[in-house]
Amino acid sequence: MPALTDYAQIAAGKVRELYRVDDELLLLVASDRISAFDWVLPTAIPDKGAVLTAMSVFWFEALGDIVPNHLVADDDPRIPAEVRGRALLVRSLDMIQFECVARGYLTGSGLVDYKRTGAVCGVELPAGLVEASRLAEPIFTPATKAPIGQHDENISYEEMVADAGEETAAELRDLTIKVYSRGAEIAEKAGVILADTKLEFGRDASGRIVLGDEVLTPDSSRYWPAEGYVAGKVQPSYDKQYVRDWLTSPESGWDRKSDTPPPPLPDEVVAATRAKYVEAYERVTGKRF
Ligand code: Q0Q
Repeated sequence: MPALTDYAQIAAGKVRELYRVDDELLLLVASDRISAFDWVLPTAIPDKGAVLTAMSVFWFEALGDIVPNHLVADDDPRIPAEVRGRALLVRSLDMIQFECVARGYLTGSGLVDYKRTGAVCGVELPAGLVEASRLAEPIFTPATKAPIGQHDENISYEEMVADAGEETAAELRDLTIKVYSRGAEIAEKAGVILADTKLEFGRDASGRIVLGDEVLTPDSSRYWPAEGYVAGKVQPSYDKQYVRDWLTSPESGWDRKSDTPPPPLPDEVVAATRAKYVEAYERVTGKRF
């Protein structure tokens, strides 16, 4: 049984690492770390990595008729025991360097762009939309990948065509909208709103476009509780609202506008947040964690 140190780390994000297993295989590891307000918090959420890994496995299977994916195994002797359950053995792809984002609701950077230009990534939207407005149809709003710690830059579909070519851009847009729509449909049946999601694609050795990375997790998507949804105000995050509320409450003693790191989370916030990840998984997948 290999140890994680037997594999070379080839990429690291705020809450994930990627290792090379061999010429064809990588190991995508999800940690229990949680980020909020662009900080990685000093307190881990037990089982967060395992829950989000299980969500990706569920979605890869639920999306199998729409798009092939890079998943090889979620339980395999090549997965070291220390990360078993929160790591995926995946096919090494030639990643396409765009963040493929689909939005069914207007929020975040999409809302900022809309307020400034009346459009998002060059997609004109009707006047009068507000925070969390549901869009008539989901829109494709690609971005270029920014270095760690910086925000991705929204680009227009035309810019993506200029860089990736019309055929690839059209296929990525089509697949991204289909994946989001399927995810939103399944989530809605579970009483959960999938507001938007960010996907990453690559090409396999035969040149086929394949869905990579994590898929439709609360880290790559915005999930909101359906009960209480109303356009016009910032929606509570399904999974991170307890963390955000505590960090911005006087109890934390933290000033979000300062450049100081957030303090450790109280046990009850950790437990409540773990429960929200498990609840999201069980409601969306219909499976027990
Ligand atoms: C690949 N990433 C993401 C990342 C930091 C993950 C490269 N199947 C693949 C994948 C995947 N997934 C990647 N490269 C080749 N083949 C994924 C953005 C970044 C930590 C974990 N980077």
